[in-house]
Amino acid sequence: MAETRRAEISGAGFAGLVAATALAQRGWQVRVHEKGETLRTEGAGIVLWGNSLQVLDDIGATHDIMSNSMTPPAYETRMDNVIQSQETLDGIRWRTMTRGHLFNSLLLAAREAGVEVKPGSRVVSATADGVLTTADGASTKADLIVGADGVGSAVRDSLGFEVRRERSRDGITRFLVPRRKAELSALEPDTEWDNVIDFWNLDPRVLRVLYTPANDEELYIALMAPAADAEGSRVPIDLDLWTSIFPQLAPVLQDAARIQGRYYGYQTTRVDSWTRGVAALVGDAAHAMCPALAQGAGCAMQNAYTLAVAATAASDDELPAALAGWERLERPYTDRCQDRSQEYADTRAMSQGNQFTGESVETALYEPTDPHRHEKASA
Ligand code: FAD
Ligand code: 5PR
Repeated sequence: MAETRRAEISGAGFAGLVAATALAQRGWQVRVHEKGETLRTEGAGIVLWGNSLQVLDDIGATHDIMSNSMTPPAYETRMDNVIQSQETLDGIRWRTMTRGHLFNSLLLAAREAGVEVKPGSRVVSATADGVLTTADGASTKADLIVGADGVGSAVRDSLGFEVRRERSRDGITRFLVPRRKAELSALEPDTEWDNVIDFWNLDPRVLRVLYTPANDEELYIALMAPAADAEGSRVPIDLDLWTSIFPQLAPVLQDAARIQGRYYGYQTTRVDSWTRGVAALVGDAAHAMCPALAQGAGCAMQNAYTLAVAATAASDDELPAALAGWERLERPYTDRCQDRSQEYADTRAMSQGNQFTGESVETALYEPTDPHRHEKASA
């Protein structure tokens, strides 16, 4: 019988936990190093699409995900509070939830698959032939190394990958607050407050609130402003400014104003290559993107999953070539998603509504667990 193969993973984020689970379910012995002392995720809410939901189906996390998430009736876009579109997204699977819920579901799946997750273990370097070193000085030899350690990846930087970073002019502060549906309905009775509502104002001032119900009790709101707008990008938020522009959201803006918050400038990062020897990068370590298409975590999970499948199919000798082949097949989808997300962020074109058609839904409709996906695409 072949010896059990060993994978060492840096980072217990969405990418690291999916790679770990998918590998363990295919017979690998897997350890995930997480630099944080506690296992948790930062941030507020998240939207997932068919591509990542299919990965969650395959790793067995869907039942738990469904228990506390929702599919809003429509994705509505407003300009100056005038409805531009209400897209029902027919034929597209999508789900909103808190990031905490997604994280807990993934952690549960990882543990059920027998993954060892080690908090308080910071990775300092990795080599192309499979040695991972942590801050306590311990070095481990593995058959596969996965750098899933986010936009500041130590695995990536220690391996000498070249990173290109582009910043966009806008950024966002995100909050998780109570739904307050009755209070919102009292202010605007005709509004469907279960919808995602993307409230845009461009003139005279660029300010936007993306309103995303995450479940019956919790609401994810993201407040966008240009980095150059000191008041708009201030945390905690300037309540008078935001309620003057979005008076119909006053009840939930008041809750947001009590939270410290953090302003994130949009950025896109690209690396020359995703693999070197038996080391591979996934998630923000390889491809941080603007959130416009809500696919950063989606692409992270999709690539983590397909990496696990590709690595399992290869023998030890073949692994470096198999990883390079994985990048060749999968990367174009992520590259295009990054480009489109950046384009949307730079042009603010989402303010026009009617956006979930054609090329912009390529990633949402991608099927990473379908073994025949590439033949179908080239047919
Ligand atoms: P991370 O989530 O950054 O996880 C990396 C992990 O590695 C962390 O736990 C970190 O502590 C750990 N780590 C770092 N360094 C080390 C080290 N040296 N050793 C050990 N551990 C280490 N995506 C969506 O799909 N939908 C959305 O709606 C969405 N909204 C977004 C909104 C905003 C404003 C932003 C900024 C992003 C959004 N994204 C969204 C993108 C998404 O959050 C990221 O793409 C995703 O979290 C990336 O996952 P990851 O696992 O690669 O990295
Ligand atoms: N969609 C989602 C999101 O969280 C953001 C954006 C779009 C779900 C920002 O956080 O365009 O910035 C966006």
